[in-house]
Amino acid sequence: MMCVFIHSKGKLNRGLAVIHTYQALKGDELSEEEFFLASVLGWCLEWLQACLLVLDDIMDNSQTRRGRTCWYRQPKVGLNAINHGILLKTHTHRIVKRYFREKPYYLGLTELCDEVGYQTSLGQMLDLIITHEGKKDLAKYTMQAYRRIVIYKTSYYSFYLPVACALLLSGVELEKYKGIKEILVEMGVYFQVQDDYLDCFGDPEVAGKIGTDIEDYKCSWLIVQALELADDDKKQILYGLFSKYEAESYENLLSAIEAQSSSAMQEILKALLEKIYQRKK
Ligand code: GPP
Ligand code: MG
Ligand code: MG
Ligand code: MG
Repeated sequence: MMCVFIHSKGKLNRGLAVIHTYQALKGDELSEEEFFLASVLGWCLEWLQACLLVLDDIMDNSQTRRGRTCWYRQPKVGLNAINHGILLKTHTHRIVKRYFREKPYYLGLTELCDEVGYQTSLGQMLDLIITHEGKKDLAKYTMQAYRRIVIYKTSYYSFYLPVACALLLSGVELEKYKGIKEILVEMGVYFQVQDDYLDCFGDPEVAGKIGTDIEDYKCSWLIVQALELADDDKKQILYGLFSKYEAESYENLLSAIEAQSSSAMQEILKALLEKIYQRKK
């Protein structure tokens, strides 16, 4: 484990959380076998994280990750990265099967991972859908909408999953600890709010990634706060930013169309552009 620490550019928060929580629940030293199994599960969570980041960077059109060019932007990788993401995820199923299929908690473990994987994809879907809608109407970016997205896309897999895995390993029912799921979910929201803040104000050298939330029109905590705090005049400024974006996009498209040599094609493209410019639906 130690030598991989040195090479890993990630923080390994999720993987380590499985081991640390399991250790804390047991109360005494883990046996070699127990430590090994917790590490296997910890690595599976890290591979799940790798899968999510490889795919998320494609969807967010990101530039860098963990201090390097994003995987899908590497020469010779491109959209093959989609398959690499799928491989990262599916091979965790094989590893879980190899090491845990005889354990009494095997079914619980696989069902937990499937459910959390599903919730994360739903969260990503919400993130992408609202981005599309927010481009037309910033008023969609409410705190309620924000919380729904981040609980699904971040909290469940980043905070609830590692602790639930450790509980399964120790044979303890989650229900024994009343209210912990809610705390973990809130911790995930806090973590994503920090992520959103760092996307804009963090140092890319330290964070290892260049922010994309503004360019991507994301429903980020910052824009949600800005809209909540802004009076009507300030809101007009924020909405004005959108009008500026819309006007600039329109101008850029128009000049690209006018550079076309065929005047017939220019007419077709202009007609298409006019249909979508300042559309309300
Ligand atoms: C964080 O969003 C959420 C994820 C990485 C989950 C992705 C889920 C998938 C099903 C692919 P983010 O885009 O703010 O993260 P980052 O800032 O690290 O790009
Ligand atoms: Mg994203
Ligand atoms: Mg992203
Ligand atoms: Mg982010």
